[in-house]
Amino acid sequence: MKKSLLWLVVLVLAISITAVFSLSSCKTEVAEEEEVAEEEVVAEEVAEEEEVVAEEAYTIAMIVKSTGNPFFEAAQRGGQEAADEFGDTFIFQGPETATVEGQIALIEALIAQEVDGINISANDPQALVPICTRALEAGIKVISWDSAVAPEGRILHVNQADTELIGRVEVQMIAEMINYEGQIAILSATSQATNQNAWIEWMNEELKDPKYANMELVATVYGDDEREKSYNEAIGLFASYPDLKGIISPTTVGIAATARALEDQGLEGQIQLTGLGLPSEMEEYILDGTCQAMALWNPTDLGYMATYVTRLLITGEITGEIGETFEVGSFGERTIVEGNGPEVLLGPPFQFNAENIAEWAAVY
Ligand code: RAM
Repeated sequence: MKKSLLWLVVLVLAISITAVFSLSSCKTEVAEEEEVAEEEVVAEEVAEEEEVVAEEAYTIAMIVKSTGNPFFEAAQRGGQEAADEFGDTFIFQGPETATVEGQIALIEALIAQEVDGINISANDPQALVPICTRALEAGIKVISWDSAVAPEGRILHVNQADTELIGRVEVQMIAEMINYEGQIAILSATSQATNQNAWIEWMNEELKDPKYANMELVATVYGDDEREKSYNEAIGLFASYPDLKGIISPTTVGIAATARALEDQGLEGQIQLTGLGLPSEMEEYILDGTCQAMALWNPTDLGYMATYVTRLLITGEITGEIGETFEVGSFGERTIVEGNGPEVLLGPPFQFNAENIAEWAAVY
């Protein structure tokens, strides 16, 4: 009796131990299954997130006045940098020569390609309006920078510096160099360029000040931002105006070509030169005194800002309304202001001379 009782106890114990074990293994299985399920959920979430990130990469095209201009190559570097920051695709294009027809053809192709944004330095403010309007209607965010499209053809314009200030400063600089006396001429880019024409208007305004009474603007000529044409226009000015005392060239291509022409003709010192120049192209002429001083802004920063702002419009972070405030990467806060239509400003222009040119020539 005692023995059978013992067996019974052993049996009951064995059953309960098995039960406990199977229960605990069952629990482990459930836990494992739950873990797997959890892992799957996490994996799904990651996949979803990746998808969202993938959707947030856009295609932004930068169109410049013409290719082969180091000013725009510097802007390209900035644009590429902004696009890389967000994993966007960056397209850089321009016609071979600074024509509006070439730019229209490029925009047509970009509309067909369904890019998300276009930022352009315009060869003509009005002639680009119809094609830019078509791009806007197709849902592409279109802005201009450097040289503006008329307000009806773009959402906003990224201006390098205050237009009035650039125009006035160039007259002030040449006046200093020629002691406020004598004939001056302007050697510009193309005759339709929005930016140069706006600066020239302010130069003419500045020249109305009585302190310039002994200075005379005798000619405004156009080198079309082509090296040889600009060079030949400079030579033409020397020939037509033997008493010429100064030249303002508000284009990086024009000022470098004029400096070269002055040196080739042995006229450095006799005719003073100022304007807007790229330090890397002008260093030698500034150091040897052919051009005592000139101004510009950072074209790489300008290209960066234009591309950055294009993206903010694409994502809807800004809409382009006057008064809107936003951050542009490390540049800090910017506000959309009323210029000729909505505008955003890069910053003040910078003046270069023999003291600081070497430092900047290495940068752009
Ligand atoms: C040329 C171009 C550009 C202008 C500079 C100063 O490279 O015309 O548009 O901003 O000069």
